[in-house]
Amino acid sequence: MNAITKDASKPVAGAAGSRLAALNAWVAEVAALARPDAIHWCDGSDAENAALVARMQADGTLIKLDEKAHPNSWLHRSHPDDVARVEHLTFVCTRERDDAGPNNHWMAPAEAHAKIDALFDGCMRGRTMYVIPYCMGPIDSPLSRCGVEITDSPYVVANMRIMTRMGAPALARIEREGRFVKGLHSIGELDPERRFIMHFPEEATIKSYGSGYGGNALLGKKCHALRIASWQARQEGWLAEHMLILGVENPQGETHYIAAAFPSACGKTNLAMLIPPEGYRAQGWKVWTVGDDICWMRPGADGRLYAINPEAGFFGVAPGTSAKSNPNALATIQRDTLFTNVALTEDGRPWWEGLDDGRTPAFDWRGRPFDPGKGPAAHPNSRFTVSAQQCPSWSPKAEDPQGVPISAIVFGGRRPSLVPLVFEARDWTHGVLVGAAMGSETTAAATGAVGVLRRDPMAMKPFCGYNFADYFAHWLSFDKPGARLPKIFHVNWFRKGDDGGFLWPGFGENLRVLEWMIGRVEGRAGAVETPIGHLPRASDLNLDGVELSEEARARLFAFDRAGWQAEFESIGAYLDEYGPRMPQALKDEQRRIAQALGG
Ligand code: GTP
Ligand code: SPV
Ligand code: MN
Repeated sequence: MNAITKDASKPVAGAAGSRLAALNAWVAEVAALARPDAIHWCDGSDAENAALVARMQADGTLIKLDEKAHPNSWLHRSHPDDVARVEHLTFVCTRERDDAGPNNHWMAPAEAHAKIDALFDGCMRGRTMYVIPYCMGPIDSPLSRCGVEITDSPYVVANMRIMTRMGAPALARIEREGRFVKGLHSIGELDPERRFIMHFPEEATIKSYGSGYGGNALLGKKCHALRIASWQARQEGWLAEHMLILGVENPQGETHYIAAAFPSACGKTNLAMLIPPEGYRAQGWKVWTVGDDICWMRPGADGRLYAINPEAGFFGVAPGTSAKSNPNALATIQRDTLFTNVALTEDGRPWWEGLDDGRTPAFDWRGRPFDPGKGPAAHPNSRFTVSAQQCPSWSPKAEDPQGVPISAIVFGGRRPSLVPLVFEARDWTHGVLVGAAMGSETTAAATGAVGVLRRDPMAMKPFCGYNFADYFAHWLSFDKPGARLPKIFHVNWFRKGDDGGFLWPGFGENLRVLEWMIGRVEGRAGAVETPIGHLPRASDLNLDGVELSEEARARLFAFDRAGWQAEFESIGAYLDEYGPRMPQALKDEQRRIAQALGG
């Protein structure tokens, strides 16, 4: 191990870890503030990981799962008040308040630094400080970007090792480029009253205190790859999005790549790992996984958008994952997996609601003997962390430094009523409006009420590092001479019937909808023109072998004019909340459609 022990009363001399003076200086500065007992520069090696895991097993941070059933896999139980992202404690700290926008909580940078530095003061006493150099994206891709996370949590180190390209190769790239995002993290006391996730996009800096949970603590993920990256992307002419990326290969061997933005816990991982229905498989259809959560896209020389997945692993929702719903995910997590806040069976296996493996949980996610009267056995936001390489559908193009060309962009959310199964935007501007107007019911991925409908534009409400009005303007700016932009669609897997059940079977059957989209991209598939866009008739999709009730057929493909009139009024009011900064083109588009609806 690369550990440097030091006298905790003195600041650390900077030269220890890197050839980059700026990095050493920052590490020394942080150490002088947080006063760790030791500093460890992570090299990402197997030996380093084994030592960390052994230490966490010894102190109870990790519980070993049954080695036969789940080789090299572990359960972590978080503090019970630290199980999800905390949007009310997440801040974007720009000099000008309006640059963060009404979509973010804002604090002035000086005030934010003072507030959170006071919490960091001496907080690593008695602990080791880990310095994690990481690369978001293939290590040799021009689209990738690097960062360094400093943390006092070995659990964070173990997760970052799976989720990013972490260690020596990343450090070498950072030293070459001289440029990196700074992320400072401490689990602090895990007190919800002393918890902040602060972003300083103008300084390419993140400071996160008081939570060990994924999106709050694995700073490469939402903090860097979305909030900071979205800011950088706007300045540099690219897009950082909360999107999965998948490839659909048809029986002729041609592959179309699709990027899809759904809010947290609304089906990205599931769609990214889709297994085609039996009939499609027999014909030779395949789906390839490129990414399940984040997508960085940039126009290529041919005018198309090229996308990379900046992540190296999956931090996926466990509940609902089964051999039936997502066999690829289940196969992926059989070994070398970290589980967080799932339940445990008597024989040491992970368990969650919807796993349907015929077993029963013995201990709930808090480690108490399972009592159905006390709620679910696994936390609804329990997760697995696993290397993407283990996924049977992992795309050979996922490591391509040039990225994959995107044929279609899909927006979607949980909409129990009104919104049909799928429709297509008329053009790019209309598509940007469709994304800007997205709504979805809230989920357990963030603390707060679940099942409340809110606007979540492009699934970026919690993640856009700047004013949504500027973000939509940035999206609109991609429509320029020479651009060959993807078609834009909207889907809704979550339409409900009168009995409260889902009307669409979802999961593997969603390929039928993707097939229709590809048909539209290639100019083959049919649709009906309506004010909200091009809607397929049931007969425009291949529904052979899908059992759909009368009610489902009637609602999934229907256009409810009166309902959409009300929806467009609400969309207009939402755009107005952003005042004059909202692009006129988007407001005009909203007005045109509202008029066509007769509202
Ligand atoms: P984050 O990691 O939070 O960004 O979530 P995600 O968008 O990757 O969501 P995920 O695929 O993990 O799905 C979350 C929940 O939605 C799970 O309980 C799934 O079972 C459920 N789900 C996913 N796809 C479908 C679908 O097509 N139909 C229905 N009814 N449920 C789905
Ligand atoms: C999400 O909430 O969208 C996630 C999990 O993907 S987290 O990393 O916590 O953001
Ligand atoms: Mn997500």
